[in-house]
Amino acid sequence: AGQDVEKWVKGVCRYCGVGCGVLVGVSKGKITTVKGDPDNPVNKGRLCVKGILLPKIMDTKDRLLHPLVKKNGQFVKVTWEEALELIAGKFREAIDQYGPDSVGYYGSGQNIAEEAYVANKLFKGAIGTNNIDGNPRTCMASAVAGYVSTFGKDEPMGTYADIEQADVFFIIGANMAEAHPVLYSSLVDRKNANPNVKIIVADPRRTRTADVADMLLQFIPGTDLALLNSMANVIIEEELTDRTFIDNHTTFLQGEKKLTFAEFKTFLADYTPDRTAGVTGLSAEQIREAARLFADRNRNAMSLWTMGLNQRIRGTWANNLVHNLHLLTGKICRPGNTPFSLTGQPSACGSIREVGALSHLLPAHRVVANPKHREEIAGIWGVDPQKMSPKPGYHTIEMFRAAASGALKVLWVVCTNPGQSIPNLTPYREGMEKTFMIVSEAYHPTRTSELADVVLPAALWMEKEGVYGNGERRTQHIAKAIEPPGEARPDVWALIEVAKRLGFGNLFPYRSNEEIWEEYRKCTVGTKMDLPAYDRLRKEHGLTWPLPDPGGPETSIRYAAPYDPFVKEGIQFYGRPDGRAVIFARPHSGPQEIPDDEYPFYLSTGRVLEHWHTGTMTMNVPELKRAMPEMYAELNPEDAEKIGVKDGEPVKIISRRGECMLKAKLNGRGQPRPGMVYVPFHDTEIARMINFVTIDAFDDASKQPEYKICAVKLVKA
Ligand code: MGD
Ligand code: SF4
Repeated sequence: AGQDVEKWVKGVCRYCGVGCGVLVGVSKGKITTVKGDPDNPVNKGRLCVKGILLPKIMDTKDRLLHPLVKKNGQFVKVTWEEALELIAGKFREAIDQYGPDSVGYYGSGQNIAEEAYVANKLFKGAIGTNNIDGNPRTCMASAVAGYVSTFGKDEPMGTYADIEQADVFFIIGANMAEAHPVLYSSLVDRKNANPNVKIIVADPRRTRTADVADMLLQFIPGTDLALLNSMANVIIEEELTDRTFIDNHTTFLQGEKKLTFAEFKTFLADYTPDRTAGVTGLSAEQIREAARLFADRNRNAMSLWTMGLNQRIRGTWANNLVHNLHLLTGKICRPGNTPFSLTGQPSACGSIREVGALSHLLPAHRVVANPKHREEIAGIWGVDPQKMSPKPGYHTIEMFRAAASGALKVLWVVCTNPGQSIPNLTPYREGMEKTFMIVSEAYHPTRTSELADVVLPAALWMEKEGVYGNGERRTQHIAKAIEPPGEARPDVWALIEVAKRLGFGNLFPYRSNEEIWEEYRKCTVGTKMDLPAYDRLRKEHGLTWPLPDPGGPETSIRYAAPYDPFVKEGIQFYGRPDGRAVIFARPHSGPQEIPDDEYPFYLSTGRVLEHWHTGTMTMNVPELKRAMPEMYAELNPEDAEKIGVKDGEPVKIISRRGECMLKAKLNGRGQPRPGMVYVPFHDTEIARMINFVTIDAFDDASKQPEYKICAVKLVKA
């Protein structure tokens, strides 16, 4: 490939939070090939199979080329003008009649930052509602709440470069081999070059990631808080702590109450390995070994986790408990020592956490509830601070509940497919049909666009310029390579056109994405989340913030000198008023549903290597579809025998909410422990959509739903 390429354009992969740099080959106005960018520090030229096959998502049969409006139950082609007038009219009507909180926006960690920034400004600043949330709520809200409660500021302190210096990896609730493949390759490289490197994988399902594990902790689903507390218990009992670090840099808290080290030790007394073994299904010796390996003073330790901890009703606490292990041992803020939450989407950090596009946030890690924060942002936005609501808007589940109850009259969905991806779909799909829903999509039909009243054709990746921020605080620019097909337009254009029709044109005078970015960048100055300028981003291969000096170096490790420009000496957790991170006493607490006589199995769900989320893009790629055609139910052979199901035979999965019919897979890529079934969620067939079965219970701190655990029965079909 690449012989007849007319030009190579620098971009970032469309899919996961790793954020691999790509070079896109263009010929005759089409993307003909993609290769890994050898100069990008994230992937150094590597790509996974999804990235390599990106050109095949561009010109598909289901690309949406014109705006559509549903008339008498049928979609008909309309002009942009007609669609935009209709949308603005519906917004105006709802706002006049029911107030600004009767409208909402549901966005995505796959939006470019400029789109999310404009949407945030339109809804929170101009319309005056905080009803703006998005799929990152389902993805990493617990990681946000975990970092903020422990360190006072969101996002990891380390970067991917820590992988090259760590000697022990503690991977819990992450299947990097399939969900973060290129980072997984870095991990394997590290281990291959240094046989002394040890990898602990803690997961109720033996995954492909476990292939390189020295130690596999296959605990009972939902018991990881007990495991993490028990590891802390061993670290303290065996005096593997770093007392100087603890004394200088941490505070112990139980709720709001301060504890002494001795009181914290007493709190952990319930979590001896012997007691915890029964709860977790592990042996006491396994727990001791894992704790000793993690705390070994001769090793640097890096923890990596993602949805297994985040998608839980105690996700925030689980995050706190991983941070505890690093704080107790002082294995933090030094190269190779870091608690690192992996991000799912390409710009969940850049476009949502940093832009502040969730219902409680404002740009640069500010919050709507803080009057000073509202005032600062109102000043930059040029709006009246009184117009900005102090009340957090609907989070994801509330938003779709409000659609179902009729409280939400108009909902604009951009770059996400909630008709397939939110949990407990039945009532929420009804809600999507009921409310006036606008869907901005690259393809049609999807499981969301089919329920819409208006569908707007979106320019896809590389058909527009923009910025993504990956999981290691790296902000990267994507250049426009080709023109969008038909009448497809960038989402940011549609947002601004609607803003103009609502009478807010003066707030959105931008002539380019760069102008949007430069306004957004003002929100970051002096926040210790200072972002780089657009012209610098265009030239470089991404930069990790904070960058207080526009021409200065990027920041590899936050909170520590000499890496962080805001710290003169030693370590300072400056997100917290006392500069100390919190070691939380958090008791073990299980999932919302545990198996019983009627629903005797645990269900867990997640990704496979070949597919991206709801499959709208990757199921369009013949090679990926062939490799992984339909969803399946991965069973433990012991369970399969009990219910009399053989490999490939159909099995019905039934929960209190719904059911799904899938083929049993007994010797798949992974193997759940007995009593558990695992199902991916990329399949677009209604009968196979697992989110009719999953539970919509959510973490009360982060509001992130518990996709990873619910109770089901399995019936041979
Ligand atoms: P995607 O398939 O990523 O799924 O769920 P979604 O965000 O709903 O949807 C992105 C959509 O954007 C696609 O339909 C794509 O065609 C469209 N698109 C692509 N590019 C553009 C563009 O430039 N503009 C516009 N307007 N549209 C575009 C993901 C969500 O799923 C997430 S993030 C998580 S972490 C959850 N995980 C999860 C799970 O683990 N288990 C189960 N059972 N469900 C889950 N659902 C959640
Ligand atoms: Fe794209 Fe993620 Fe694969 Fe890299 S690892 S090529 S970012 S999907």
